[in-house]
Amino acid sequence: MEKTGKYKRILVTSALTYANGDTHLGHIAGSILPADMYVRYCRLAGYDVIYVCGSDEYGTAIEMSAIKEGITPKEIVDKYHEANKLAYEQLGMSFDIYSRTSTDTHKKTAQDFFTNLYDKDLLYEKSEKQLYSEKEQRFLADRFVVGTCPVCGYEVARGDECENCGSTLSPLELKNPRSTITGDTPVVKESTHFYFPLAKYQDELDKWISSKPDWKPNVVNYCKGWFKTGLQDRAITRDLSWGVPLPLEDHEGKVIYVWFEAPIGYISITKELFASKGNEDLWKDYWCSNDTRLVHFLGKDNIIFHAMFFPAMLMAHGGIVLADNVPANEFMNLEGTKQSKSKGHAIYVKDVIGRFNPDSIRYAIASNMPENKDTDFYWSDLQAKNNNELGAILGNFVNRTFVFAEKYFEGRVPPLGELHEIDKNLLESVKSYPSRIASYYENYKFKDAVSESMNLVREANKYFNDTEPWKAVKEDKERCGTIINICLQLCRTFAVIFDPILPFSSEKLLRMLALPDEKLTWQGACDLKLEAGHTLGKPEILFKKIEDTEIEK
Ligand code: B3M
Ligand code: ZN
Repeated sequence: MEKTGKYKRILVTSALTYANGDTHLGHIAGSILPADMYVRYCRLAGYDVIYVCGSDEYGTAIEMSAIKEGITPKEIVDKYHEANKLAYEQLGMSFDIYSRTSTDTHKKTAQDFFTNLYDKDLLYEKSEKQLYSEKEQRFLADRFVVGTCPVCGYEVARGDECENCGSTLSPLELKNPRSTITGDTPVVKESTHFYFPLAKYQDELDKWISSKPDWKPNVVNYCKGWFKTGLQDRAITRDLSWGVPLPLEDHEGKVIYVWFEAPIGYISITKELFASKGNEDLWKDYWCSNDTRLVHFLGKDNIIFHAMFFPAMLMAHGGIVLADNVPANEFMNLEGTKQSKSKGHAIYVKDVIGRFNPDSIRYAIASNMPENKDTDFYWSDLQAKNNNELGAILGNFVNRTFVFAEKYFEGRVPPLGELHEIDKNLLESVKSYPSRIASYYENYKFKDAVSESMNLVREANKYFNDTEPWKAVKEDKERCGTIINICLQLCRTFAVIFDPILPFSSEKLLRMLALPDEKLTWQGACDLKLEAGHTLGKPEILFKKIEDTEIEK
């Protein structure tokens, strides 16, 4: 655990979700669930940790959706901000704050950031050719234009990026460009924009990333690839009306580029968090100190912005902590193809939440997390994981234990008698799990954390089988009491160990153990805290079986 120990505080972010549509399981797998698991673990381990996230509300993605739905951008973001906030809550995501980038705090923070770089003469203005639609009377920035990708030939590549080959593009590079909305063929017109000198920061970024031996190889390889091609300066303003206006006179009709201001959202949202707690300045303890371990969780398509562009902005600004790690995930595809909001090929949280146990969804995703390569989500896998692991292993153990306590010990914790060899061995082995699982969390190995947590339950089941309490209860009730006491203590251990993965079940377990207000700690996970005679709560079913008919739907 000493790795995190060198920091005083931990600041965790998940990529801000565009508020232009419903959040789907791809977001959950890429940037939200791993962060939530990590943060839940950190809280239990006693770290000073905050977790900030929210909606990304500017940019052409939002305007496009507004046009498609026939409402204003403001209406779009209001609708999806609330919807996504609720969806995350229903899946147990434990943000300290889930805010948005359309707030005044964000506007001011982003503008001040821009001004800081502007005043230091770090930005330069350049007139450049841009695509302009005469019909729509507007410049076609980013997603407002589609055309053929110059790299792979994909015919509907967007102006900012080719979804097919992943290349970052600018609208002028597209062959056969046309307006996404009207299909109009644009003309080329000059417009003046501010540029951020990203190329100038290549060496510093390279040095910085080279000093991070613990970064995931997939992330480092992406970065190395971009260094090889050479980083290019980036325009950080756009000719749009929806966005953060430039904090300069004589620049009407121009806003700050969404990828410049959105990451600043992590800072402005932190400011809001502490302002709401009545401590305006406390955000600085997290952002303006090298004692902070800043960790960005995101999907691989956002690596360039979090490992290059934002850190370079911070280097230019000065006085703000850089990320300690950017543990990006690959994609979780849906039965073989990429989940995409724009293509409508995705499982939306709102569609699964009423049908399945949120913990089962979390578990199915966590145990198949796309940590190092793309993975696939299969409905049959959700069913199998729920029935064969959560139900048959964890649910079964808890259920057997409570049935015994109820039936033979009046629903109370029986006394712990003399320990046999088998008891001592089990307790010894159980004690070794928390630090092992902790080191998986500390190293962003979520799949390993999940499987090791389940191994602990497997061991508990084996203990139950080997000690045969159903025989003991007839031959030696005191002995049976000792076994059940141990099994109940294990249920409490599970409430701690599974809190990062299965928070709802962990809460249920505590209710069943009649320990609803228990302050759980990772270090105390294996303490034998339940006292003999303690009255247990009502047993509940942890995981209902998922039937074939539910999956077919
Ligand atoms: N909204 C991209 C996305 O949702 C973007 C992330 C912003 S993080 C500052 O994929
Ligand atoms: Zn392409």
